[in-house]
Amino acid sequence: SFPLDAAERTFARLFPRVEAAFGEYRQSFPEDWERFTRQLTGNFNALFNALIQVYGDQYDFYYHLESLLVALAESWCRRPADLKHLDRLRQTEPMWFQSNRQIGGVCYVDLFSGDLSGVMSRIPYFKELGLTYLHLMPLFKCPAGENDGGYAISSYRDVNPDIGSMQELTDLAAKLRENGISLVLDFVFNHTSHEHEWALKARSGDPLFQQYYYMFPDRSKPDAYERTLREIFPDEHPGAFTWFPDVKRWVWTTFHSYQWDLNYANPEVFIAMAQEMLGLANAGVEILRLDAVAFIWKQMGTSCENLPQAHLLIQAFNACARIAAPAMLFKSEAIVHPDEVARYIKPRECQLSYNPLLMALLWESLATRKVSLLTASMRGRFAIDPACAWVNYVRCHDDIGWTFSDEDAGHLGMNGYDHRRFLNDFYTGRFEGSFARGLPFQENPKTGDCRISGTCASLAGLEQAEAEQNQEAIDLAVKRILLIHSIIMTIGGIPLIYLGDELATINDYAFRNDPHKVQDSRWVHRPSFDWKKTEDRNNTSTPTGRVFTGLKKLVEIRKNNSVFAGHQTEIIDTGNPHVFGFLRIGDDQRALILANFSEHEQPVPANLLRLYGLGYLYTDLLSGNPFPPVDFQMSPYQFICLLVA
Ligand code: OTU
Repeated sequence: SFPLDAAERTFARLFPRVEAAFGEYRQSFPEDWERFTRQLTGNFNALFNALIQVYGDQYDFYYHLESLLVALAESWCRRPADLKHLDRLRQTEPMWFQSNRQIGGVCYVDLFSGDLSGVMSRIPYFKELGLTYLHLMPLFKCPAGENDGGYAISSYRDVNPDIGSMQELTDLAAKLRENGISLVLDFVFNHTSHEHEWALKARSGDPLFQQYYYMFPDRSKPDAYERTLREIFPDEHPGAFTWFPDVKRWVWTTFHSYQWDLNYANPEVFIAMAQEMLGLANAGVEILRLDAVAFIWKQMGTSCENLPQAHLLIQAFNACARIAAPAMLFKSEAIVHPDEVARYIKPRECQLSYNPLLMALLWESLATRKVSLLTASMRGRFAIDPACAWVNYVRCHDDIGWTFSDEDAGHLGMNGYDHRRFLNDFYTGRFEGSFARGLPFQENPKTGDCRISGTCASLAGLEQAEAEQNQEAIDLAVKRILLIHSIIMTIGGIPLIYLGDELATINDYAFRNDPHKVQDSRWVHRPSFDWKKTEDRNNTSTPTGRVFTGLKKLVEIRKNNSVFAGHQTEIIDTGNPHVFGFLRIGDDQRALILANFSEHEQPVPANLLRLYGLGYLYTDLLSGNPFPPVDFQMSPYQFICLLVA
C-alpha cells in the first residue's frame, strides 16, 4: 500500500531531475519540450499507478522509474517532426479510427511482394481496394529456418535483411501515410527469439540477462508451473519449457522452443521493451498489434494467462505511448475466452482489439446454417467502450480457434466440447457433406483440443467445388465468402482483409515440402500472393472476379455511408433461425442488415422491417433501389443492407 498522493509526490521529485538532464534540448526547442511536459503530466498518474502495482515492492523501483522517464524523454526528442505532426492530428481527432472510411489489410512482406520496396510499389493495389490500414506481418531480424513466420524476433531494431532496411521501413511508413494508409506492425513482446542479443548473453551465462527470461536449473519449478498451464503449441514441445543444454537451463517457451518468454517480473525488461516499442513508434507505426497479450505475466498456481499484472503492464506501455508517441494506438491480440478478450479493451489499455469471437462464430454459422449462437453471443458481447473499436476479420495468418463461451452455448442447449468437435470435423472435411477443406492445427490427443487452418475460400467450399467442377457449389462458395465479409464490413469496427482472400485464394499445400514449415499447418493459408490472379479481378465470370468485385462493392457501401462509422449496433432477432440481423445506428441514419446463413431461401416477414423502420422508407444499398416493406424471401446466402429513412 502507498499514500494516495504518491504519484504527485513522485512526479514532483523526479520531474526536475529529468528536466535537468534535458536542459539543452529544452532551451533549443521550448515549445516541443512543453508538449512533452503536457503529455507526461497528463499520463504520469496512469504510468505510476500501473507500475507501482507491479514493481512497487522492488527496492530499486524509483531508480527504474527515473530511468524510464529519461528513456521516454529521449525517445520524444528523437521523434521525427512529421510524426509529431501526426500526434497533433490524432490528439485533435482521437476517434479517427472509428471512421466508416477505415478498411484494413494484412500481408507478409516477402510473400506479398518480395521485399519492402515491393510493398511500396503495390500502394496502387491497396488504394484500389480502399485500404487505410496495412498490417505487415513481422518483418524484423529472426532466425534463419524456423521462426514462426517472423514471430521470433532477434532484433527489434533491424529489419530482416532479406526484405529491406530500417530506412526503407521508415520511408514506406511515410509513403503509406501520404496515401492515407496507416502502418500497423506487431509488437512481439511476450518473447524474443533465442538468438536475440539478450538471449545470447543469457546463454553465455550472464546472470543479468538470465534475469530477462525464465530459466531454471532443474524441473522442480517447471513441473510446479505446468500443473496449471495449458499447452499452446503441443505439436512442437509438450508443456511450456525447453531444455537448453548449452546453458543447462529449462527456459520458459510458451510457443516454440526458439521463442523465449520475457520475464516482466524484472523491471529492466519492461523498460528495455518500452524502448523497443518507442523505436517502432518513431519508425512510423500508427497501430501496434500487441501479440499474445494474455501470456506476459506468470504466477505459479495459475494458468499464467490474462493475469491482472498483464493488464497493468499493457496500461503502463500505453501510458508510455501517450507520453512519447501519442499518435500510436494499441490493438490487442487475445485469442482467449470472450470475457477475457473484453478486459483488454479500454481507452487506457488497448483502443483496438481483434474480434476472434465474431470470426469464429461466422464460421460456426456457416457450418450449422444457424445463427443462434452468433446472435446470442454478439448480443451479449459486441458492445465495448465507445472510445474503442473492434477489428473484425474472417481470416488471418493464424488458425481458427473456437473461442466461444461454453456458458453462451449452454444457454442454447449446446455442449461446448461436442460442438467444437463437430466444428473441427466439419472444417477438416471429415464431417459427411462438409464443403470445407481445412487442416487440423495443434490437435491435442490429451485434451481433444484442435484448431483449424485453411484459407477463407477453401474453408468456404471453393477448393472442393472447383476440384469437383461443380458450378452450383462454386456459386455457393463465392456467396459464403461474400456473406461473411459483408458482416465484417458493416457490423461496426475496422474490417480487416487477409490479403489474398479478396481474390478467393485457395489452400497451398507446398508448405509440406519445406522442412521449416511442414510441421505447422498454418502455412497452408500463407501462400505467395498470386499477382497473376489479380488479372482476373474484374472478370466476373471467375470466382476471383466475383469475390473481388463483390468485396469492392461492400467497401464502397461502407465508405459512402456514415451510418457504418463507430459501433453503435443492435443485434436483432429476425425470427428466422438462419438469418442473422443487426441494426446500425448512426447520428442521423440507421441501417438494417440481414444475412441468410443457409443455402436455402428464407422468408422474412415485413413486420420485422416495420419494427425497425421510421416511415417505412428503405433503400437497398446493394442495388440503390427502394425496398418495399412487404414480406420477402432471402435467396441462399443473401446479404441485404437497407438504409432506413
Ligand atoms: C500469436 O498467436 C501469433 O498470431 C502467432 O502467429 C504466433 O505464432 C504466436 O502468437 C507466437 O508469437 O496461439 O495460434 O491464445 O492469443 O497469441 C495462435 C493464443 C496463437 C493466441 C495467440 C497466438
